[in-house]
Amino acid sequence: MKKILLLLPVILILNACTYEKAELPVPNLTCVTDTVKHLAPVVIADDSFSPQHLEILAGDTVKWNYTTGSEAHTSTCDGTGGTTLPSGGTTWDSGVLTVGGTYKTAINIPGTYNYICTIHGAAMSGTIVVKPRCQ
Ligand SMILES: [Cu+2]
Repeated sequence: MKKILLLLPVILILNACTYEKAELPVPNLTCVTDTVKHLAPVVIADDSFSPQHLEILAGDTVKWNYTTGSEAHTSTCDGTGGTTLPSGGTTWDSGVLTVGGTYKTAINIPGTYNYICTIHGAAMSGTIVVKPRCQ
């Protein structure tokens, strides 16, 4: 019994450490050491963006390629229509794309971007997580 009482503070401290680790800031905002500017492709089809969830680094360029399909689509993130972006974040609107069309934009501000096709709304949406680069 005495041993358990002696160990109790140690157990409590270890528990506290474990708990704190679980409460660390969101890992996707950890900076990444990389100076290369990447080009990240997204394929547009009827009615999807692929990959639907994309992770890039600040300053990378995303290029949407509408490869196969018959409908008109857009890639839009302007804070309206259910789209969301970080404060001061990059907005974009491809305008109407038909098959064969492409659109690209560089995204400089880290954060999570939820974008849509304005023609198909929430049914055709994508997410881009932009991670900060380490200074
Ligand atoms: Cu669409």
